[in-house]
Amino acid sequence: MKIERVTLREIRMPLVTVFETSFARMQERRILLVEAQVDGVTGWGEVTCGEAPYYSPESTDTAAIVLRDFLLPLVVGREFDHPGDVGRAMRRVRGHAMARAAVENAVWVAEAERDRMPLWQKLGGTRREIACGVSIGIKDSLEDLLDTIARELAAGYQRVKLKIKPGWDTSMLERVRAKFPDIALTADANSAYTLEDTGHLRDFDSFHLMMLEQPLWHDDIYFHARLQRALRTPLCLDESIHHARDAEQAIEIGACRIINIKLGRVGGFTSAQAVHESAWRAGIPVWCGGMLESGVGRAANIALSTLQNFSLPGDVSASKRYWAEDIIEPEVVVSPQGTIAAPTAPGLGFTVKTDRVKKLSAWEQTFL
Ligand code: OSB
Ligand code: MG
Repeated sequence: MKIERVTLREIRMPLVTVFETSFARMQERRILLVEAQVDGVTGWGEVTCGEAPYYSPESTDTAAIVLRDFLLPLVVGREFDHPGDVGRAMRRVRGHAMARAAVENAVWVAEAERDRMPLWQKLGGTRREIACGVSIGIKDSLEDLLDTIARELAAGYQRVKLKIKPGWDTSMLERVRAKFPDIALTADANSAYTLEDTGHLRDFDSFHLMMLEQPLWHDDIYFHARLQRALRTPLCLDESIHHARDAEQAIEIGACRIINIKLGRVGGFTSAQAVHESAWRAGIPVWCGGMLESGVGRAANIALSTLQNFSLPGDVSASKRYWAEDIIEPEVVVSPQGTIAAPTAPGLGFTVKTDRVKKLSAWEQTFL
């Protein structure tokens, strides 16, 4: 396969509701999209980093520079045997996994499209529908939070993840559990605690959470193992896992019992498959994380979530929770049972609305 041409664009899209985590409040997204032409066929990829380097060191602007100056020159105009080889050709660039992922993923999509096969089948997926949960940000009031949870449960979502931080944790979780005693509930700290909080985090055991996600430092694996030994609640790692070796280390030392796989964070589909495989062999379940993606990244997450070991509900939810109008057709919809059907159409399985993408674009640049 030959990568004949790539167009890089930045689109701007306001979220329908503000999303607040322990590290930031997000309102307007600035998203980079990669449109790759491969063997005469088009594939799309999304760079999933945030506007600011708070979740990971990447940001929309650093990704644009790294794609333009380093990544795209390594692959545009070249021939490859497999989409994974595109990712490997870019490994010369250290870090910048989300920028690399968008390019590799666009090539996966183009190859699936060329072969008239749904991307999820090309990846080796077996699930015809995926289980969906929601990630609910920090709210200004408990009433607002409780109303939001009730609304998402009524829509069918199978589990609720709540963002937490010191001051928005135990008393909030107590109120949520009092109102919703039996729901599948998880909490995501995005690294807001330290080992000195071990006693405080042990209090969470009484809330019967399915898991506690990334309580400690974004770059730590080792001390999560120490924390896990002190807690009954299963730990799940997000920020700390960048490739299969990280997953293997974390599992070997007991740093987590569950892994969140994000396509961007691990550098694309090939690495995501490897993380999934390592976890599967060790008997550790995985689920697909979200990064407030547009339809392009959302469709990629759906495809990934069809792999067999994605046995827990992910953070992949309906387009309308994020956008007044998504950039794909049809939009992503969730059934009353809290599932998304794997698409039957070839490639991404959804059509990118190119006119809308162009209308939302702040700039574009083509590489030949
Ligand atoms: O930690 O999972 C996270 C959003 C931005 C950055 C990090 C995270 C998140 C989410 C949102 O939890 C998931 C989504 O709804 O896309
Ligand atoms: Mg997380």
